[in-house]
Amino acid sequence: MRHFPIYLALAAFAAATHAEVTVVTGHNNNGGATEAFSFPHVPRPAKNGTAGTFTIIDGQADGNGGGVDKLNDGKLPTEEDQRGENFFFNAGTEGGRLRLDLDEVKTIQQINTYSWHPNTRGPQVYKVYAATGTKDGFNAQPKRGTDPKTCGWTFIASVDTHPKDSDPGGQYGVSISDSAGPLGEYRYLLFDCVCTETDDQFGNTFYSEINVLGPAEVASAADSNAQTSSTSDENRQVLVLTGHVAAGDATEAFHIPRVPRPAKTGTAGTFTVIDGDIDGNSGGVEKLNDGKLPTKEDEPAENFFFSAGTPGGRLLVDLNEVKPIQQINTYSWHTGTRAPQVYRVYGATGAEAGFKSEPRQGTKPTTCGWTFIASADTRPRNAEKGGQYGVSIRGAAGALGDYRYILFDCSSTESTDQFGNTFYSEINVLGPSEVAPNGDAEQAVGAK
Ligand SMILES: [Ca+2]
Ligand SMILES: [Ca+2]
Repeated sequence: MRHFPIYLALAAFAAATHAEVTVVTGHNNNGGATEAFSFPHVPRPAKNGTAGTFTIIDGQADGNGGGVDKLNDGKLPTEEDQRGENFFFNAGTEGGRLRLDLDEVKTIQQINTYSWHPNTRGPQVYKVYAATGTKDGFNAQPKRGTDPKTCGWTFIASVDTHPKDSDPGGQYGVSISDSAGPLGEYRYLLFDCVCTETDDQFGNTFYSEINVLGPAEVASAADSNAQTSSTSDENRQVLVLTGHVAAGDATEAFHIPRVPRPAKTGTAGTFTVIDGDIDGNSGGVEKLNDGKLPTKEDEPAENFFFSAGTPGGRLLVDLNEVKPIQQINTYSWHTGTRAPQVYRVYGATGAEAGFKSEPRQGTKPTTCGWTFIASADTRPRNAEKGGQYGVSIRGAAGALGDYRYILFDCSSTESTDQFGNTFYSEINVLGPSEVAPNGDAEQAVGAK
């Protein structure tokens, strides 16, 4: 498979509101990448670049690369290993910090970053911060070792585009935005860039372009994206949208940003635990597809969860027949560490050569007939873990595939105490006619 992008929408969280910073990433494998930098859910790079000045405030540029001015010149490399058209930190170093000065405080709607390399210098790993420059104690050049948050900077998002199941080479696009409007008003952006690996000297990302866009600039980028997204090969592209509602704000309506409401009719089919133990305080697996939801935040009997003190387990869904699967949506609710969801999901028709319907821990499902669909990890980096989570997995352009069996390999969210297994309230596996009209992927990406 030469083209195997995975889209992950990870959310960072703003306390007490539904506004969330969303990070959408795209990957075109070697061979699938072109100078068009075309990603279905990441806008194309802005032709005009970004007005402002990039400066290295910690670390060293690699003398083989272009200068920092390559980051906002609006020009892109035309091939996969074009040193002079990318900026990268020096070989053998662990990255560095870049600052963008926009010259004045502006409304920031999106931050989009692009990279291209045939190997380990393709993926992007960074944290981004922003500042007006007017706060007391503002440090315009915080070196590594200084947390920018302690000197006038606001944390925006953390990015890591390492693919879990494919070669790291290729082209990556990242688009950071806020579900409820602009990211904020800022003059300075700080990118704390980390090398993607330290196995050899060559782990610093080939950054081709960094766009920091205002509302008017985003609109034109969205137009160009819409035009290109239908022309590329998207059959294998999977989008994972996640949403979080903080513990005090969650209600029995399960109204979660970007994620469709749970289906009232549940999911036709049978859930079975094929590895792991059910917690005796939980409801049974039939709670996962009964179409009913807990009415309060810590209602064990209305959730399914694996036993306390165990690392999780595996759930099998048998839909009774092969069906086109349009969306897989999962919902959870708890006051603490049992709220976030961490799982991998697979699908199978049952007719695959060597198919095993009940692969236990230690057996990779992909070795016995299963197709990997997606992984989800909704643990927030910068907020309380409690609350309600929704995950919606769908094809970027159509159905996920035709399957009879769906396998969830669920992991505990933490192991510092006994209580890391997720309170799953409902799992929907939906065909095309069951998906809500407003559950369309494109709408959901931009929806509040
Ligand atoms: Ca450039
Ligand atoms: Ca239920």
